Amino acid sequence: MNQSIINYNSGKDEYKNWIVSETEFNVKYQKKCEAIFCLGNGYLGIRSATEESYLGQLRDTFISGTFNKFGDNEVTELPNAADMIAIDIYVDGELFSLEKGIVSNYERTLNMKTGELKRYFTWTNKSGKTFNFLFKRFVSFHNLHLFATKVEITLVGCDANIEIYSGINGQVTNSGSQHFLEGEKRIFDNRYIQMLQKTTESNITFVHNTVHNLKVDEKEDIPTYRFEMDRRKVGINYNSSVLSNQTVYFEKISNIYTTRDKDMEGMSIKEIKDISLKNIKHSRSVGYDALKNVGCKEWQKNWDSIDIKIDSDDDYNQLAVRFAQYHMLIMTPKHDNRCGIGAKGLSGEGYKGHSFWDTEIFILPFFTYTMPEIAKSLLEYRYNMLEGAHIKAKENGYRGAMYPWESAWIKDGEVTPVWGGADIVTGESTKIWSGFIEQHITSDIAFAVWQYYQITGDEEFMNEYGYEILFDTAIFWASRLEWDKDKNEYHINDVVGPDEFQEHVNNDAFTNYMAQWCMEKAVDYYKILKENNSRVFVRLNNPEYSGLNLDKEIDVLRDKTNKIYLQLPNKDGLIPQDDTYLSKKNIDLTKYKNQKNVGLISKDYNPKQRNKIQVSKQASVVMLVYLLEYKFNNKIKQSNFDYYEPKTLHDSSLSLAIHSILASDVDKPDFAYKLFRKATEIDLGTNMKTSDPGIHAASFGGIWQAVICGFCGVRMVQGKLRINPKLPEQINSITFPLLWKGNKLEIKVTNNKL
Ligand code: IFM
Repeated sequence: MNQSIINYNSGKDEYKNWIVSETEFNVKYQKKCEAIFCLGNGYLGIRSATEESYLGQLRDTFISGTFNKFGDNEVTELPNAADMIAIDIYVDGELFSLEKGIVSNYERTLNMKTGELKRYFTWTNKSGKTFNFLFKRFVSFHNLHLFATKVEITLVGCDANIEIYSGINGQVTNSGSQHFLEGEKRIFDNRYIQMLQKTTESNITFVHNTVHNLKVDEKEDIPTYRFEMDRRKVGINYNSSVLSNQTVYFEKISNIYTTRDKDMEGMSIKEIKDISLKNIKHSRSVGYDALKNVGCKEWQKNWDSIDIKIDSDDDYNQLAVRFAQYHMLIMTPKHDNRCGIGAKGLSGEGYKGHSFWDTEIFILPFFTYTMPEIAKSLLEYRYNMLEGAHIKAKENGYRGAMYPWESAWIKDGEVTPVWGGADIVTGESTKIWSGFIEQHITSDIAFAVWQYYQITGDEEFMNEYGYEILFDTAIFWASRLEWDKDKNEYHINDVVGPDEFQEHVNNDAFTNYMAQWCMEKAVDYYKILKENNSRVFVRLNNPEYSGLNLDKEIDVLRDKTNKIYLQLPNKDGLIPQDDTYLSKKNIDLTKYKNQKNVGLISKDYNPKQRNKIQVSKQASVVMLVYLLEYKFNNKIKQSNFDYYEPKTLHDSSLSLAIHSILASDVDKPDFAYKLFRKATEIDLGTNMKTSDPGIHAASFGGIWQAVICGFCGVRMVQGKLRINPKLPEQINSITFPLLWKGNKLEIKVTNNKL
């Protein structure tokens, strides 16, 4: 671990608290900055690997929604598109590398206000020649297909031969899985490089284009160049003799289109090739700087609707919240309601680009309260996969919509891998049970639909999509319940709740309460629609249209809502997490609570052994009393927080922020602040290994909620807006925008005023 490598104070003046930087290049830690400095626009995500190559890099480029299944034993994943970031630079025949020569004044900065990544340093090679390097890069926020790099190399008091190789490299894989069949390669007009490749199973054609602009000082250079074409690879090699104090300006402008793109729907590959080529020609004529400026305007518009101003003694707080929002903006496919958000956004191969409840419960509130159009599109994604949810229910012997634990393309159904890492006792692969029995996601999605509706008042969305999701998910739960004839009540047995350390439990509190909530809402809206919205009711009640027969379902739903077993709080307010949690043994968890890296307990106990201990991975009952808070008073919140937090290792990145909110609710502002800070450090902190496979998308949503719903106390309670601030003493004030039923509010919270 290197404490000083990440700098939070690089931004000055208008960029104060907008810039995160890396102050030293270290090959060992490259993956961290590749992920946390990721660039994107929701369609495209590019890890910030350096232009020159180093061992251990992950040179990933992902396009939202382009899932492919590599083999029968693998699950579908987002394939790594051809690399168009790489640029090889040779100085007097020697390949430039930061591992050779002397490097000084190094800094790499991510400017979250403009979406631009910069890297600069002075490099002296082994012959004693010195060069100033500046690399700039952006992914356009204006034209979703476009991204560009600009390299400037200034020769300090020496002449040199500069050779640059750059192009399109389809030899990259997803950890060895090559998802593409090789396609056409071509160089047009001696400049425009085009390469196609097609995914092996989903048959999506990717069209990649790149072009370069080379200048020495202000003059366009006509260097010697050589075409290079290889397997899955095509590029151009430029060679120029440059004089002392001259600067080489090398621009690389690229685009990607695919046959899955929403804006290319119905087009032939030939048409897409032509459009992409026309666009790359236009982009080249505009050039890096002007293209970037257009994108910046788009960034500004986005920030105008979401920026939170935090006045505190530590500027890091302001930066950390912007960092969370920056990532949520670049990871979210707002352009396409057939795509969801991956658990790592588009910043790495982790979780294969799949969507979890992370979207609905963690990330969605940010969009619902500030950019509802985007929240709506994400919910439509869930609507669009109803067919797959019906199939999953049927395969498991149930009815209605049973959402997959992990989702990819809308038609893919359940895509959770079945096998995970090695069991420390048996040495065998551990079975991942979530895809089979982590079922609460079905109510989480219904909950998000209702939350969106209450906050935005978007009746049209409900008529078109929302009510159908509510009824369909409730029907699933009704079919899922198991009758216990001795107790005269319905149970939900053999599940994994949000706390994934506890597998195969019965009556998980979170799962049962949320299932009841879901059925209860369906019962309520049955009545409301029947009485007040007959057009929609008639449509939804017609099995030919919606597959639903509400009149037939309603009595069963009502009965099951009343008879489902719920873990009730005991006299101290404690809610058992499930049927057996409270009777499991307690062990000393100090070692694990103080761990530097998550997952320490899994090195000492395998899942079976862990299952016998009162230890939790993440918020579960604590999450329940947050989401359904109108059902629980403060005493209950307090006693569950006090009981479960000490048993929770926060081994999931989804945990800290939710605990921070609850700590705010139960008047523990210092603890709330501490948990918030820890949540911000998951990706932005100085631990250089936490983000290697990609950032933690849900934790960014959690950070936003910890500030807005925790410190500022914003909550939608039963359709009403409540603001009950609990600022910690480290924060003087927070000012933030909020949309409430279409009204734009600007809210300022101080220690004694709202
Ligand atoms: O959805 C989460 C889950 O709650 C804990 N494990 C990781 C998943 C993806 O972030």
